Amino acid sequence: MDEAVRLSAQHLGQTATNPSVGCIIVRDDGDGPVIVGRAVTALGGRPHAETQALKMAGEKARGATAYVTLEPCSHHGRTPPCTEALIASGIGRVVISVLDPDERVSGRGAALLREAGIKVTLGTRSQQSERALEAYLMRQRSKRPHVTLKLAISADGMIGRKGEGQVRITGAEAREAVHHLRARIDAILVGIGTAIADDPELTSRLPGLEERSPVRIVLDRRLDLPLSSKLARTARDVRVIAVADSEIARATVDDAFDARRTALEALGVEVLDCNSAKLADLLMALATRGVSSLLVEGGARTAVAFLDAGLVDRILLFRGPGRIGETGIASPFDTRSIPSGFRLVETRGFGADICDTYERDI
Ligand code: AOF
Ligand code: ZN
Repeated sequence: MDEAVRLSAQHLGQTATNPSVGCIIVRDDGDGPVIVGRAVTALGGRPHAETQALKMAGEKARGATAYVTLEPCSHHGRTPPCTEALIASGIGRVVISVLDPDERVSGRGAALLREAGIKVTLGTRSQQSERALEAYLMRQRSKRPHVTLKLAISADGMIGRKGEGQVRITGAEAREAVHHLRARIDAILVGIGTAIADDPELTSRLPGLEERSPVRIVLDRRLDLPLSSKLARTARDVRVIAVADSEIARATVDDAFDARRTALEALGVEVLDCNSAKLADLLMALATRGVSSLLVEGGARTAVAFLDAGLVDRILLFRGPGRIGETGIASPFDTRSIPSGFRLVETRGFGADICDTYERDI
């Protein structure tokens, strides 16, 4: 199962809206266990892991054991159910790490296998698989994406400089780590302040990873995103969603709102109308659009809004060695102590920088 979990990580963030599942098929003919099939859910989500691993194993699947990180599907979706393929292959035993909360499956996959006389074991390495499947499981169970908040903080506790665009707080290694993270995540979100001050591209700029850029989301109540911004100009290449609040435009008699909306839409920007005070509603809307994992990248107000709403599952706190001084924008929380409600799970070094990972303390 460890090998299946490891395999599943290979396509993390590239199988949306399907989860990236790992499957290993092992048989033992007396000389010790041999892996005869292995697969991860294909890019784009299909074919599923099991059908590919079974194809690889061929006749060797008969009487063998399949290890899967997620319960095999039992529904006729865009592909025939994996349970049918497993039963037809003559597999002897199926070890399942986590049951699939998808209401079309949720226990039926395991039950069908048992009814067919296959031995089924549940719960093996479930902690590891739950982690690998965390985004998918969050969207299925809580109808919202899994949210990671990323912040970079200077040695004197600042996250930027007032009135300035991007301030380099971390070095090249940390930035590369963030680009890797962007490539594994479904969507990335910034506030309009950051979008205007930094004019970021929010893509994953690493060799070979350009194809895997996440959906880019801007919290932009009044639709102030400049038409000349990098985000607006590249909206046709990589999806951009501007989260507007037409109620505010109406309340403030903002006559140009509709014109800005039309102009942004003409560039390919999708406008999502959502009450900006209700982040939970926004997350639900993103989940229904297939977003399972969201990276919140800035700035301070956006970070505080997500933290205050209790909608952050993981915090990545990059700490740089430089100082910004009095012109700095202070971090939304005391950076020497652990944010309340979170626990420190990992500390890693990236060149001269340090990244502390906090997870919600359940
Ligand atoms: C599996 N093995 O590798 C994956 C599964 O749209 P469909 O037909 O592809 O079905 C999507 C559902 O399939 C998804 O919600 C989840 O329940 C399951 N994903 N199942 O047996 C796999 N990726
Ligand atoms: Zn399946």
